[in-house]
Amino acid sequence: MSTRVVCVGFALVLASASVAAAAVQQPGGATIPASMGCASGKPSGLAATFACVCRDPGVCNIGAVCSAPGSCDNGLRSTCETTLTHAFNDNTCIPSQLSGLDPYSQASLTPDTFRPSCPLTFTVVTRGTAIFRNVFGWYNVTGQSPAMSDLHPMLDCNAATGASAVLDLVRHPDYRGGEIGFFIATPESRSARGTCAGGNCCATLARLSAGEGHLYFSQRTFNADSAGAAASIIHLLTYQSVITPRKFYFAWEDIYGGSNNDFTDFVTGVEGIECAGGGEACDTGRPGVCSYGVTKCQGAALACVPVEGGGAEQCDGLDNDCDGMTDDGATCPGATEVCQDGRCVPHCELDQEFVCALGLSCNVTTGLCGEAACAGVSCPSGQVCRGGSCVAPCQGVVCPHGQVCRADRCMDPCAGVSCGAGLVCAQGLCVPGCGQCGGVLCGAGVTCDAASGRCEDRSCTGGCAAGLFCKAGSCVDGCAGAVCPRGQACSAGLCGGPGGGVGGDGGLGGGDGGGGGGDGMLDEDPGAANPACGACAQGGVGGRGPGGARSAAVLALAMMMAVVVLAVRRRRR
Ligand SMILES: [Ca+2]
Ligand SMILES: [Ca+2]
Ligand SMILES: [Ca+2]
Repeated sequence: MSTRVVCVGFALVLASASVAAAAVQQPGGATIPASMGCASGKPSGLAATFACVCRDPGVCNIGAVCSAPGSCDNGLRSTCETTLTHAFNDNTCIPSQLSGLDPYSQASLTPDTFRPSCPLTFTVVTRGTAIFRNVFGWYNVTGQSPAMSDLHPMLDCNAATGASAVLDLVRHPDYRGGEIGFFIATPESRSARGTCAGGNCCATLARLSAGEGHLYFSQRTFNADSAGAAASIIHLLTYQSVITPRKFYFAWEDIYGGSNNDFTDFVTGVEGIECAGGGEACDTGRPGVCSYGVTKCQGAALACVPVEGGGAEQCDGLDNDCDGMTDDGATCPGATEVCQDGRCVPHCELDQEFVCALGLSCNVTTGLCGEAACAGVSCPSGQVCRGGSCVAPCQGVVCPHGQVCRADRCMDPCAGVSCGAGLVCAQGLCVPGCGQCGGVLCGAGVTCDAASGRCEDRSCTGGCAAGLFCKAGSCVDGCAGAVCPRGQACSAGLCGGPGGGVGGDGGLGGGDGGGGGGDGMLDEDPGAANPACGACAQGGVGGRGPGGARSAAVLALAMMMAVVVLAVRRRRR
């Protein structure tokens, strides 16, 4: 899963292009959608349609004509997808200036498949001046032309402008998981093009089955009049909302073989979907926690948007301030505590009751227990002492499944992280769990356990033993392929033995995590759960200070953006 993405910051990209730019053409060369027209003294066409899709009902962001230079109405009546304004001396009906969603430059044939991430809301934006009363609905993406039995109408022929329908698709029995597409059914006569079959303009699936009307899909290759990718008439332009997250618009041209290209014959909105490829874990290219990102749909492109923007360094095994160094300068609450491997531990010199483990000696300067050969050795920032030499930590280390290497130690980054309600821990960060709006999307091979908010691989009948994890029907040894730090041996999914065991707090849940590929990214590995551990409570490892603060920050950010596809893991107590 290596989606190539462009990395951008958080700023919402609002188009401010002029009406002139045109990106999509019909096979015959016609630019689509057609330019705005004038009807009853008002602008018509797709741009005018989007200018009336606003947070407040019954208004449009269409400015009045200018009476003098420099006095033009800014058109702002509400927050609308598009804002149209006049320039002095332009056409008195059709505004020449456009900002916001630009139906010309942002017209797109992709994405053509989607993933549901929230309860879906289907809305009729407009039926334009179409005589056809089309049906709009969804289908499961299978790679084949959708079967009639898999067409699920949501807006029937009687649904008027503004009508909407809500569907909790993720829990719907007809949903097979994975991606979905959208379709319209028309009532067009198959013998007299452009007319309603039998004079009846209400499309239904029953009439289609009886040989009346046509079907058009978001996947154009399955259209009734498909003639190969290059030659097929385009019936659908897709737009991503610029004012509502996870919302797309579907602007249809409904006559077989094509017609006037205004793409207002039937315009529908669907809220609660991600574009295919969106919501997946990605690397922003920045250091530390700032590297964790999720792909977000931006029109037809994908951007890698950071989950965290960085903050004060805390003793948590993460590089919170994104300067490339983990826990540098992190302080601990106790006067005789120091930060080691993401945890506050007793200062081995100052804490009178603390004794270093066998084979380790106390570094009086750092207060950390370490190899005797390293006593008195002070390493530059970012390095650790091994055998008396300063080396880069984690070099060559491949941690067991579900763990990451930090400061030369394989650890479960979620051990000790307690996330708030609705949140689950992924790579040490609290993110919204699956099965809720804005929550993580489960990747291929895993399904969402709505109760825990975790993605699980449930394909191993009877579950897997400790130290093993389930992946695609097989219990896999968590130690497979692992190269433990400092000559440690991997056993039962954990690195241990000489050089100091695993996470001295005993908090590691062995071998049941995801990934551990050492890529520093949110876990993409679908091998997530230990089904034998069906009753494990979330956050069972106990609280650690920073978890709560982290949760709030991440929740706020993550809710704003796309969802995350990742496999989140379940820990054993
Ligand atoms: Ca039309
Ligand atoms: Ca840092
Ligand atoms: Ca830290």
